[in-house]
Amino acid sequence: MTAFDDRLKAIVGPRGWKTDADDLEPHLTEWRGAYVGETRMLVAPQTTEQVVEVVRACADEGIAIVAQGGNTGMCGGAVPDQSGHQVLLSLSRLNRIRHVDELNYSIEVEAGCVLSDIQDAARDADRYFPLSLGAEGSCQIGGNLATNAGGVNVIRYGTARQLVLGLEVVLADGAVLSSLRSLRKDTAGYDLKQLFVGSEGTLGIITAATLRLYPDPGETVTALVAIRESGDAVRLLADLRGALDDRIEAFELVSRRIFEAVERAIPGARLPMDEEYPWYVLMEVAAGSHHEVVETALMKAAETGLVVDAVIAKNSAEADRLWRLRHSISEAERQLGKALKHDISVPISRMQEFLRRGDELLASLQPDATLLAFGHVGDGNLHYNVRLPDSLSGEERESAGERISTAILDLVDQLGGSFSAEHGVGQAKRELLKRYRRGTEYNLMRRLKETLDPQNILNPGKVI
Ligand code: FAD
Ligand code: 2HG
Ligand code: ZN
Repeated sequence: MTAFDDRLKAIVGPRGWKTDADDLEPHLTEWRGAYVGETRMLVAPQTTEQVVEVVRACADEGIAIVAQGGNTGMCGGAVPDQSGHQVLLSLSRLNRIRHVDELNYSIEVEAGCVLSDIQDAARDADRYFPLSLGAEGSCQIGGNLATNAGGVNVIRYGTARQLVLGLEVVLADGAVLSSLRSLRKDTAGYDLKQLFVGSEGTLGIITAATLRLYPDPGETVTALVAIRESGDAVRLLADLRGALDDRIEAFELVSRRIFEAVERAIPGARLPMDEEYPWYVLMEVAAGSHHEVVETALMKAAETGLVVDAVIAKNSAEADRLWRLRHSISEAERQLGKALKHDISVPISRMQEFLRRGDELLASLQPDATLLAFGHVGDGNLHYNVRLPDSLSGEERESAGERISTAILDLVDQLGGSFSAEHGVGQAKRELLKRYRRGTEYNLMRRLKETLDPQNILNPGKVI
């Protein structure tokens, strides 16, 4: 045991550290098993002051720190490298809901709060916190902010970035950026807090946040709508937006193939339509007591042929069952085995073109590949995942994967899109960041990293 290890233990106290292999195991493996790391010690501070002390100790010795929230991220950002030298800093014990300000429609929370606990705290105060995603029962708000998470309600409320009013961040030298303001308007200089949103633990450790709350959207209508072609979802959304103003809370595209995988993988999961259709949209609309507005809009869409079938949830239990189908997709996909993941976004007006040209690319490059596409089409963000046939050898898989991913992501780039819409970069997409964020944009990111973390101790080997 070194003096450094003793120093860390003294900072966080006897219940604040782990070195036992069994205790560490869940923290060292990415949830799909795609990345496995080692650590010299996991520390779990309970206060911002303890985070400061841990960061100072690491800075004194030039030892790297990997921040970890719920470890549900998709790009291996929260897993340390395999050297066994890095310190894993878990935020899980820094998890108090500090304050709900009902008049200001805001909430102050510590970084380790589980997302669903924040949703509950807002609900208890008759308010609404709209960030919602499949991992909400285990991911933490610090991780959501550090990855600028999206989820299913972005279409109405924006990503994590739009939901943050203030942040508290511990910088690489232990200084604290204390900007927990709860203002809607503030033009006093640069908006520093936004630098840390989406920085994936490479620029600072987020310890607390002030978040926007909203009025409860009230009664919502949840509908599963069948469409003929994936591209029809875009036209349907444009038409429904006209009829329903900004009341569309979620608009998710899912293929038949994906729902079949969910039905196979998740006990009790079943699509509530007997007829089979190739594509579906799961949508939710804040309709108040005017459910008929939604029904009328869907009937109109049926008359024009955009909607070929629809099921409207009769009560919240039916709505929950529909959302369970949607939120089980990642787990079902994991059970199917490794897929090529493409978390892409394009301007919605280019989405139909992307879907058409993406299909053409797949058909020409690997006609026997299986497209597993789903996602937040209302935000121009699709998980355009591809499964290669089991018959390919390891080497064939690698070269086919490389060709397909490059072709798809080049297409996205040509259409003015992004290779990473909501999952971040982590260790999985560093090369892509170099490829698609060239020149001044990439250089400025580098300079920011060098300025804020000159010793390169904050999550090195991730993002940049
Ligand atoms: P972690 O995985 O622990 O960390 C993610 C990154 O943030 C790492 O780089 C880590 O170092 C850094 N980090 C964590 N905490 C802090 C902190 N306090 N300060 C600084 N850096 C920190 N994402 C979406 O955007 N939309 C979805 O719809 C969605 N659905 C999902 C569904 C499932 C079933 C799963 C498993 C994941 C899903 N995700 C989705 C992935 C998503 O990025 C994460 O769930 C979430 O935002 C990460 O939070 P976390 O606490 O688990 O972070
Ligand atoms: C979702 O939308 C998540 O469910 C996960 O972002 C996407 O597993 C995926 O590819
Ligand atoms: Zn998603």
